[in-house]
Amino acid sequence: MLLKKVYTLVFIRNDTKILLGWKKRGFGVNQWNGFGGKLEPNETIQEAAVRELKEECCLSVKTADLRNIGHLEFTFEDDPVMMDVRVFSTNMYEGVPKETEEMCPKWFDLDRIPFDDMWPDDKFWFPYMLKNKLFYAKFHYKGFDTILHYNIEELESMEDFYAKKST
Ligand code: 6U4
Repeated sequence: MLLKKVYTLVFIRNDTKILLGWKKRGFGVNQWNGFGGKLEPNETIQEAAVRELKEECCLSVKTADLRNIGHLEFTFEDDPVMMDVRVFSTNMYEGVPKETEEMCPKWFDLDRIPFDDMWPDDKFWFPYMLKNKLFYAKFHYKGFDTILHYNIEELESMEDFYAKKST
C-alpha cells in the first residue's frame, strides 16, 4: 500500500524574479529549492506553508495571499511513502529574505533559473508555474537523481482537482 506524507512548497515571485533558497541540510541539500516542509500536528496546509517560509527565510506572508498553483507527487523506488507536495506562490510578503540555519535565500531572474543545481523534476514543471498555469505532476525516482518516469498535466482549477481526488 502506498502511504503519503504532505509537504508544502512556496515560491515568492514577481514578473521578473523568483526567490529560491540554497538548502544547507536535510532533504534536497546543496540545491536551490522553494521553501517548505512537513505539516505539524493540527496545522492546515496553508498554515504550514506560512510557518516554513518564516522559519526558512524570515519572510512573512498571509495565508489568504498564498495561491495554490500546483500539486506534485513524488515516489521513489523501494519506498512505500509518496511525497504529496502542495505548491504555492505569492508576490505579497513582508520582510527581507535572510539566511537561516536551513536555507540561504537568493533572487534569480526568471530567465536564469539554476536548473542544473535543482531537483531534476523542477525543469519540467517550472515552465507551467512561470506561465501562470496550474499543474499536476507525478515523478517516479530511482535514488534522488534519476527520474524513471513522469507525467504532467495542466489543470483548469485546483478546487476541481482536489474535489475529484477526494471522491
Ligand atoms: P525538517 O528538516 O525535518 O525540519 P522539513 O522542513 O519539515 O524538514 P523538508 O525540508 O524535508 O521538511 O521538506 C522538503 C521540501 O522539499 C518541501 O518543501 C518539498 C520540497 N521537495 C521535495 N522533493 C522535491 C522535488 N523533487 N522537487 C522540488 N521540491 C521538492 O522542487
